[in-house]
Amino acid sequence: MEVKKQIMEAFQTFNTIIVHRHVRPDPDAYGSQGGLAELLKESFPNKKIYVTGEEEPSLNFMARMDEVSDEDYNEALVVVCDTANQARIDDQRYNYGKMLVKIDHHPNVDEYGDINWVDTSASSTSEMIFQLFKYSENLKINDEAARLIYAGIVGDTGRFLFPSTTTETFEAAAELVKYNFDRSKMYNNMYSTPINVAKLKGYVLQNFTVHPEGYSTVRLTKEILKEFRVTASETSALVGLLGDMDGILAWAYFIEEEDQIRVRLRSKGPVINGIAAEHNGGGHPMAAGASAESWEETEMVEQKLKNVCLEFKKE
Ligand SMILES: [Mn+2]
Repeated sequence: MEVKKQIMEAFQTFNTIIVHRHVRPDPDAYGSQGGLAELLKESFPNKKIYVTGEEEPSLNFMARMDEVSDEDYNEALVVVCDTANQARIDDQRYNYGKMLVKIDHHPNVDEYGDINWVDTSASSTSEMIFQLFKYSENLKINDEAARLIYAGIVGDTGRFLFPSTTTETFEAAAELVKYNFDRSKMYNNMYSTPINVAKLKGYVLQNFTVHPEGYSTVRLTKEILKEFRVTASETSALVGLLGDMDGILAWAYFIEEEDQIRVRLRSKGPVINGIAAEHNGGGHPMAAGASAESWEETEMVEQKLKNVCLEFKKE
């Protein structure tokens, strides 16, 4: 049976549906989670629909999380959106339900669901939620669902810029903007830069170097983060920063956290998720994350980044 049909049957069967997403959420995590929850509320007004996970204050404009008790899970269907592996699921009670559904567009490294719908060709999990809506005549949409799904697509495609943006993505967007929500307000919320983060961007732009092989690395130590009063999680806003620099094919940020060094890898050609996988991480071919235990380990990552760029230039 087609996987979307299986998921729809599960939606019909359960009276409580709890939707999760990944830790350190981004707009697609919130958009797919909240968008699905809104579709379900609109379509099944008598069912109990919850969203759970730790709130990210900068995404409060998208949705707020519910208080979900352990008892709520007893007879529940649990859906996890936009999350490749179990360790990254926010709210580790995802296994407390009767059935688990995974909906995601990252490589399927961990088939943790009873039903797994993974489409790596989708721009975003939010786009998959839209596809599910188009697929099923039992799902109804409303302005709020459209707003959330649209925001998720915008977030994961870098405003329709990344190569993951397809004809289907634009078709979804064209249909979603027919609903009543304020796109300007949404963009202002999504793309406003706190002053401290802007200053740190200035620091990165002043200090980055481009190696002849076509890569760049940025190391943000605890001291630098302290100086700019920027938290490690706020640095996610800087990751795309080197994408439009002449001569950079791939780049890495090394961000020192309390007990590890977070590695963010981005590319415009060389495949970098293999490197991430070798350092306790993973992700998409052109955008991945990992973690290093020491600055020495970041040197190893840098060496591998150099190698993939050299290989890429030979092709
Ligand atoms: Mn996503």
